[in-house]
Amino acid sequence: MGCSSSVPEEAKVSASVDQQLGEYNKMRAENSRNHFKILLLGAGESGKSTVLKQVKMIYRGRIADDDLQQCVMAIRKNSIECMQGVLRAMDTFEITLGLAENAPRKKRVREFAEEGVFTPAVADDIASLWADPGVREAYGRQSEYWLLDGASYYFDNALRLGQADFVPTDEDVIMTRIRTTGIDTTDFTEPPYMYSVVDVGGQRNERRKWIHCFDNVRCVVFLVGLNGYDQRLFEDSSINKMRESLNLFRQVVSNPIFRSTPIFLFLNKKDLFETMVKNTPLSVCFPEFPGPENDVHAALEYVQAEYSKILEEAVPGKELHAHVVAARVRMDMKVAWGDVKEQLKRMNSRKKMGKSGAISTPKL
Ligand SMILES: Nc1nc2c(ncn2[C@@H]2O[C@H](COP(=O)(O)OP(=O)(O)OP(=O)(O)O)[C@@H](O)[C@H]2O)c(=O)[nH]1
Ligand SMILES: [Mg+2]
Repeated sequence: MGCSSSVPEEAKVSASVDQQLGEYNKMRAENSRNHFKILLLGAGESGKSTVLKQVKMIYRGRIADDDLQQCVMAIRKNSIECMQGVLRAMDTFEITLGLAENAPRKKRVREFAEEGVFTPAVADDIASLWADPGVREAYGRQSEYWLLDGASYYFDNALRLGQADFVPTDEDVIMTRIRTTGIDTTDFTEPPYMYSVVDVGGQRNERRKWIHCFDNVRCVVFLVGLNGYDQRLFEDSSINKMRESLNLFRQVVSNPIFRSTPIFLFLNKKDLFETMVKNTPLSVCFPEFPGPENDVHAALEYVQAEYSKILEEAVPGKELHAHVVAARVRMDMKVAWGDVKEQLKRMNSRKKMGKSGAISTPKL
């Protein structure tokens, strides 16, 4: 008898466990649906880490003390290495200093060792050399050798960077170049959503690691350095940066794992592109560019169309969500990043309603 009376009791317990399990599974599914893994891809120096820095600043408002300390060392190193690069180029091009009294400064900067201390005197050497017509001439020929995009920023600010009590501004942090090695994931929560932003190293020897972060990617943000059309690759100075980027884009979008993954294209460094196009025609990279030459809008459209064409060949009909940005400008990133988030959320609600996960927006 005892046995028969316990059956309904057990059934009740079992039903309650089932219900709890069901709710737990539903919550887990909801959580995982609301968890967006965003993968930043692109060649070296295209601006992936700069985007991540901006996103961190947008979410967190302030820069962590550790990051600030790292920035002090790195931006000083950036400035000395860039000036050393320009001085080497002067020698290669046989350009002489405009002011003979700068010769000892040139010698000191050239001989500055990696473990050297960035004193105000070193900063002064850099600032004085930056004012020298010979240095300017070599700087002006930077498409013929490799130089960081932030070089003029580091030189303009050299004296400030050399101050003993130098504290980096937000802009300094954004302009500091630290090459990424490996994979760096940063989480941001915006209840009920969570974003895991994955930043990878874009240089050639870093790309073999990418495969380790290709699972469960909800969207790819592909970064392009627009000014790369007249720049050389750091890894191989015989290769044009934009050609490298186009090839890499083809590889990414042709990968079956990303077949139905939304692709955002951030055409970055528009500030540098606008200046460059006025002086250097796009046809140095794209001989078939119909022009008009030195027209920023026409050049931008052409570059964007080149990327669209590759996507269309790889996955016919797939949409490309393109944004022209300067990642160094906070507002540009707010707008472009806001769009990425909106699209992801929209895709989520479509999925919830049982519709296809593929997002649909007007073609750009
Ligand atoms: N002028 C200008 N410089 C930019 C912009 N975006 C990035 N940079 C600079 O470009 C350089 C390279 O940017 P990163 O963000 O380090 O590039 P990355 O894609 O992370 O490079 P890897 O880590 O090697 O893959 C940095 O010195 C940035 O300050 C931009 O919109 N305008
Ligand atoms: Mg990086």
